[in-house]
Amino acid sequence: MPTLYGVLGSPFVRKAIVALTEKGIEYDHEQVIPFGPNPEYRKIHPLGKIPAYRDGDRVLPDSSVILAYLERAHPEPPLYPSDPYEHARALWYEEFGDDGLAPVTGAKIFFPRVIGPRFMNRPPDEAAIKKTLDEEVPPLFDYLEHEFGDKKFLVANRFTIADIGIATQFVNFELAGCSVDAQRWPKLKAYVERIHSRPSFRAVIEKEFLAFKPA
Ligand SMILES: N[C@@H](CCC(=O)N[C@@H](CS)C(=O)NCC(=O)O)C(=O)O
Repeated sequence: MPTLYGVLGSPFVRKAIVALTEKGIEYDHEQVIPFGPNPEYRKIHPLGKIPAYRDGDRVLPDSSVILAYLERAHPEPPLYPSDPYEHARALWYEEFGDDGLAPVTGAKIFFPRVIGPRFMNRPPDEAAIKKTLDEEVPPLFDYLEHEFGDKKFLVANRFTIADIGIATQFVNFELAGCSVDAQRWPKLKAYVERIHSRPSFRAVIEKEFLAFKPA
């Protein structure tokens, strides 16, 4: 059986979990906590980040790489559009999640509010979090709100890697006690609720809310 390395709470590990679940792939989950010295794990992921994936003697670091592999190794149901332009747009939304949302909603909100106090004995700097919410979050959410138009999914009229890559970041936003303002971003709010209610997302979200609920 393949192995997924990483821990719950990571938006990138969650991408892999959702894709594995959507494709009905059984796997073992090996707990790997990042940000620590772990020479054995670095043989699998030289950057020491999570997730990584092992399939027999094949090892793969990085969520985007893992998802691309899963798509080729287990084509059904497809999670990438077949049309070249839609395929590229889906990759762009994944990138927007990984490198646009995550450094803000993950690193500047979820991390200091949830991980720091709980695991590093580091109280959150609420003033810095508020500044991020006031200044850095709105342009990102405005962009997404504008992208939706009347669409139910971001690309190709169906659930794809684009939706996985965007919606995963909003789980961390919510784990940090935040929610999308429905007055200001109504389409984004409805979209996040819709994607999070899929069984693949719901199952992992339920576990994460239990794991990270306030003590
Ligand atoms: N591009 C990577 C990002 C992975 C990533 O940054 N994971 C975080 C946890 S959410 C991590 O392992 N950070 C540890 C570190 O940066 O050393 C992916 O998509 O897998």
